[in-house]
Amino acid sequence: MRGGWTGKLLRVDLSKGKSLVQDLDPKVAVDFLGGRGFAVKTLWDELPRGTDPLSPENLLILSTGPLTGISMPSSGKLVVAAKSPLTGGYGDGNIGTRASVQLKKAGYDAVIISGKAEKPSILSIENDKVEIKDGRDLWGLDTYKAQEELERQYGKNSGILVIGPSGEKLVKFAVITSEKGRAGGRPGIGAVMGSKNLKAVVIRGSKEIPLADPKEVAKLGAESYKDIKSKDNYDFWVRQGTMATVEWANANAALPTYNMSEGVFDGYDKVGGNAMEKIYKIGQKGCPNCNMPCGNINEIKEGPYKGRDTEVDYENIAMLGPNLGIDNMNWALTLNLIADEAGVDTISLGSVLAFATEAMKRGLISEGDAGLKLDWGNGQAYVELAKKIVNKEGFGSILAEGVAYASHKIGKGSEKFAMHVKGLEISAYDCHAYIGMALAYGTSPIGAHHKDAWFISYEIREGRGVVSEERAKKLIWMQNVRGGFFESAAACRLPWVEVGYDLEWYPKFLKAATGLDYSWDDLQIIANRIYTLMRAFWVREKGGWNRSLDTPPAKWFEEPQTKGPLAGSKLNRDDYEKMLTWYYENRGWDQNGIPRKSTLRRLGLDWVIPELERVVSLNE
Ligand code: PTT
Ligand code: SF4
Repeated sequence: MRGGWTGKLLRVDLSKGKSLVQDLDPKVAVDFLGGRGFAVKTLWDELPRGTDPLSPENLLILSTGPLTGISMPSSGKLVVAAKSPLTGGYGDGNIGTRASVQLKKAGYDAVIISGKAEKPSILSIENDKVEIKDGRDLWGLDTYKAQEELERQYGKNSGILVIGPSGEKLVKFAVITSEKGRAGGRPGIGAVMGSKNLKAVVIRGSKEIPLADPKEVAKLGAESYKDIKSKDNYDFWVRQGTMATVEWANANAALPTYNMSEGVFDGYDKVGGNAMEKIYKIGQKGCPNCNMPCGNINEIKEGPYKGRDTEVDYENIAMLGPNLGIDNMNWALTLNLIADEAGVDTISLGSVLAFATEAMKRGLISEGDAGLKLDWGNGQAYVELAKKIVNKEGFGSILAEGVAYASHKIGKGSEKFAMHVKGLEISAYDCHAYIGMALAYGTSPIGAHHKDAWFISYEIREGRGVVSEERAKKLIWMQNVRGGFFESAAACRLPWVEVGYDLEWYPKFLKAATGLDYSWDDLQIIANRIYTLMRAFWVREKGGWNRSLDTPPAKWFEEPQTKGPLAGSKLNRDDYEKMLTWYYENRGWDQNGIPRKSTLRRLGLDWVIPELERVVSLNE
């Protein structure tokens, strides 16, 4: 390998207190790139089928890619992955953090962490020096305090990944956080870290990232940073970042409102990008190597957390604002801060709070059951319940298991409005009117996350409600670019998505970094390989598959929106089934969503066949 990859993997066994450096198999690098590709390959190869996600046997993988850390716009991202305790399937997240760059500089492409430390610990990686240190002093600290303490001990420029009390207490949607406000691993990757007694990972590196053609990388980097700054919407992006999506989603009847019952919200403008800019925003943050920073730091102006600040994006505010009927930004910011400090996913937190409210309004649970009265817009009650969830107290401990579990526990038909797919709570787009986005959620490889395909923007541009094979193919293409390429090269996708930075830059960077020629056709094949392996992993762990696992909840099919420009909209089941059929056909999976043998062979995954055949019979 000439560059891009360091060629080394670090393995840490917390039970034995030992670490080991291994060579990265060059074929794995070429065929799977890195990030998500490495993670799923490792989990398939090394995790025994049926492993309990919260047992020491699960693997926590921190994974970079060949573009991570190089002089390329927004290259400071890190994939954190494991078998998910929330869904039981493949789970990962993507954090913008100094830890990504530091890991490459320390000389590793990925860290694979197994076992469980005897006592709360910190994993410290400083180039070749790898130590498991006593972390008892930090255990119990929130993510902000732990971050501050670790920065004090190891230096401000260290790469720090930390969990909060919720990760320690194994809340099923606990995340890993970094630098106060960066969070990743929605499907409970923070709980996996907690189950290993691992409070933090601190990474410091001082090596050069190897590059096939360093001069060319520097030249492309300089041109690219200039190109991004020259884009028409650059200034607006830096002012509002993803928060402008509040107004956009409301105008298009897609803003999640009242547990995703509606797509418009009367008070949307009080919690939108414009209100943020005028009233709440006090600062700006970005990930490493990014010149279009989008982290909006906001001050809470009223309430119990008055004067504190917190970093927000669209998803956070949509799920903790309109989805709970909240039109007072201060409550949404407060809930966000609670989530960040405790280290739980804001999307899932918003979803379980909304689910509980709907369950109470429908009379399925009482005030006595929940220990308080929930009503849309009651920020005070949501703050109280959120604290119980993040600490797993009382009724909060049921919601801390995720919305799928809570609906199972409550029963009485509540599954219909438990807004998840495969156990992962749906992120912030209402899909009553968007069948393509519904299919994107349905088929997302970690459960209902928008990261693999923000198809809704394409649907709005190219026409809503189209049911065609072309649309299913377009979705696959988009998933492959976002969830295949960006998650595996391990770089931020927002330069492309948000300011129109051209995709053609990436093969050039890959060539300059690795010396290898990848065309976008090659990258699509790699992405197909990664998607099919992720599906094989799910099938293996679930012991089979069926179409309902790729289908959003009944609410969107049965209960139309009642307000806004698209009132009356709901999804049509027959249309959804048609789209899903085309999706499976074009992925080379059978009509139950299981990869065909011919597909596995075509993608160079023939080694998957014998193990998968122990679980299900495969179609040719
Ligand atoms: C991501 C998901 C998102 S996606 C958001 S806001 W978004 C929520 N952010 C949370 C948060 O904050 N705190 C918290 N406690 N929970 C949170 N849960 C939610 O997590 C994020 C940006 C954003 S902001 C987006 S879209 C893009 N996502 C990328 C991605 O997934 N891949 C990639 N290659 N590039 C991306 N660029 C953008 O990164 P998950 P971050 Mg995140 C406070 O983690 O699990 O992937 O879920 O990483 O550093 O915060 O950057 O409107
Ligand atoms: Fe991070 Fe935003 Fe820059 Fe992406 S665009 S690298 S999420 S600051």
